[in-house]
Amino acid sequence: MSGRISDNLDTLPEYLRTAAQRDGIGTVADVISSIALATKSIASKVRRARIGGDVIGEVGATNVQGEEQQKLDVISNDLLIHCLSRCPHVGVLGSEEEDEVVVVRPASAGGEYGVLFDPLDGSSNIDVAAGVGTIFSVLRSAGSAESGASSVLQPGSSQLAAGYVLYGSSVLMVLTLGDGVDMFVLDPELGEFVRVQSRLQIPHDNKVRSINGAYRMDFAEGYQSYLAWTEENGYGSRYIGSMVADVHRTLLKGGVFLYPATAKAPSGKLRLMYEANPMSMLVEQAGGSAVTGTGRILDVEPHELHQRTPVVLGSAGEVEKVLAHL
Ligand code: P6P
Repeated sequence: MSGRISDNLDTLPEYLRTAAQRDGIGTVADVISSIALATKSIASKVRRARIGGDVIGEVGATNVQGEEQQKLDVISNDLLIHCLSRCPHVGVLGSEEEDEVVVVRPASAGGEYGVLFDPLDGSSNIDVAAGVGTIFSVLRSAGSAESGASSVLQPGSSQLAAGYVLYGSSVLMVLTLGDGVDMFVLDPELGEFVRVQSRLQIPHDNKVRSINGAYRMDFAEGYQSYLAWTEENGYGSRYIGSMVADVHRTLLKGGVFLYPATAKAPSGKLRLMYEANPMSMLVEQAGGSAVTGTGRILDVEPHELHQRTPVVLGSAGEVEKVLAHL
């Protein structure tokens, strides 16, 4: 009978209840539950993006990044702030759509975690129904929440949990709590995320590179040399232009995703705290590598909430081949 919870079903709430009993996870599980609730609501709005017209298109404002805000960017951001603010363990929120951190409650009132997120990454793809996603990172808030951004400006290696929700042909969550990567699919009949894969491992090699070739002449010489080498060595090319979709494919199939520095983005385009760091934790937990081109992404000491970084991540064997040219 459809919608029946059969014996072997492993829903996200059950998974988190079990994880909460693990050392060091505890109430992090409640934070992930709040994120999951927000993303289920975002999924329903993304699914209906062209119906009613109230969620498609631009707001007519730009965010701190100077990017045109899509209506769904703002809606998604508001949903995440609403759900996370109701979680009694959240102290500070940092969002791509918020200039400054949002202080929810001080550590003295239980606000022990900081949550950083890109509410709807790749949102410019919504109009063409390409994959978009929510990326999230959970840290222990250092010091009082009143200290604002400094309470969450920690290297990615400090993350307690990280993940993304991809709103694609299906809605799925890929999550790490620091001990491997698990994948869940939102079952529309149940209205719940159901675990479909445990301890996901990224293939060590796969001849696929994922990069925006339009900037090729802008990349540093080493990247141009690498791209030429891939064309002489039978590599395929896949690029969606939505980090969550490109990283998800790379995680499952192997290959390497790159967004190097360009003239337009001299520090790279992707944001360290709520894009590169969570994705790097996932990739490393799945046995892959994630570097800036000169070092490990998770070792970068942040100085600003919205700072950017060059990104090379994916199969360990493929990242090595990129580095050999830099
Ligand atoms: P470009 C989407 O705007 C985004 O932030 C990431 O999701 C994506 O990887 C990147 O920008 C795409 O940038 O310059 O190739 O369009």
